[in-house]
Amino acid sequence: DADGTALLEPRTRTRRPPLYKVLLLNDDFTPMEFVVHVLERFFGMSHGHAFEMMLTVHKQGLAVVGVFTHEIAETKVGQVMDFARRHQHPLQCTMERED
Ligand code: NFA
Repeated sequence: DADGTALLEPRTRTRRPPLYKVLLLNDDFTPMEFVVHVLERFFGMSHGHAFEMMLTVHKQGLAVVGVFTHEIAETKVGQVMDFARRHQHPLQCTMERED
């Protein structure tokens, strides 16, 4: 096993976990700056990318702001919903399984 082959056989298939899109929804009341802050804080976006993404949600009605495994997506949705509720903004964040 000098070349390591015994450790690699028999070949097993690498399976990727299902992925979930995290969606941010537009509303008429949440301040634009608050949405930008949410995207920076919970999705690690630069100010420029966050501002662009906020405008996409504002104009299109919703946008995918990230794609994650189920547990990470649930955590992001919970963090955003919690943060919005604590600031009394109606911002909605949901998740949807990718095909
Ligand atoms: N539409 C909101 C406004 O005009 C801004 C907003 C953008 C809200 C993206 C929610 C999501 N204040």
